[in-house]
Amino acid sequence: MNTNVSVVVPALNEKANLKRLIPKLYDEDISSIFIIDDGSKDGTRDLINDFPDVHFLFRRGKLGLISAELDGMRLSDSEYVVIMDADLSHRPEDINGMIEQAKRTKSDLVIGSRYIDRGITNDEFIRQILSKGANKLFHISFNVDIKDCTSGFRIYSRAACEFLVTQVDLENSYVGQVDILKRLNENNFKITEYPVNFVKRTEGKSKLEMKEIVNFFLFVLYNKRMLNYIFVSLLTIFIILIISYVTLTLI
Ligand SMILES: Nc1nc2c(ncn2[C@@H]2O[C@H](COP(=O)(O)OP(=O)(O)OP(=O)(O)O)[C@@H](O)[C@H]2O)c(=O)[nH]1
Ligand SMILES: [Mg+2]
Repeated sequence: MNTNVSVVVPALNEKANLKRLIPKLYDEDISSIFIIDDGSKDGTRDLINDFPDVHFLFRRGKLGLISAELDGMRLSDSEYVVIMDADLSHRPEDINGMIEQAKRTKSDLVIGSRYIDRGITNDEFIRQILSKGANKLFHISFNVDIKDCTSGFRIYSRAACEFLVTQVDLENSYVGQVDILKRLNENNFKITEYPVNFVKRTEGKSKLEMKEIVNFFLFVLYNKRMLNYIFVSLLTIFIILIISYVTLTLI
């Protein structure tokens, strides 16, 4: 058993999925499993009887995705922390390869990526467009050469965890995934991507709401580099219009 790897799963009303996911995790080379539940109303709590060796943290309500991940990092003391969704979108059989890559490349963050060679997404067309558009904007705005910035399937080194738990003003919803990436990148932590196959959820409901998507675009747009980019683009269009106007009136 690999005593250096913990798995942290943030969960909100995911009882049916957790029931399927946890036995699959038992087949992987990991030492401990932490489920961080935010006051689910679907009886997730009953699972403590089915899986007595799993660590459950039941929080008082929806305290947010990123704060659940950070609580998991605080509770575990392993060298590597795997973060994955409860809904089986992230395949447990990819963990081993991601850990090997983290060790081989000395990465502080390995992102399970849909958008590099051999990565697969099963999202419907509109979600692919949104996701790829979000990634493009993130590249332009923060100059980070990562193809799948919004993926929640990640492996963090202990050093990255220690750093992140001190970041008190981290964005707490989905946009926190890119905030984390930006901060690790700015602080010279090594980030690599590993190709994974994202499976569409078949049980339970998505917690991704429209306001999360709006939040993402606001986060990116408020960045100074992005504002400069918009300013330069507008200025260029303005100059082209002036030149066209002057040329046309002179002819
Ligand atoms: N503890 C906790 N878990 C959350 C919260 N929001 C989402 N989650 C969990 O975080 C994971 C990711 O959420 P999903 O709803 O699967 O988001 P998604 O993968 O973008 O959406 P789908 O592709 O539709 O599944 C799931 O395991 C959720 O149960 C939260 O506020 N607190
Ligand atoms: Mg999901």
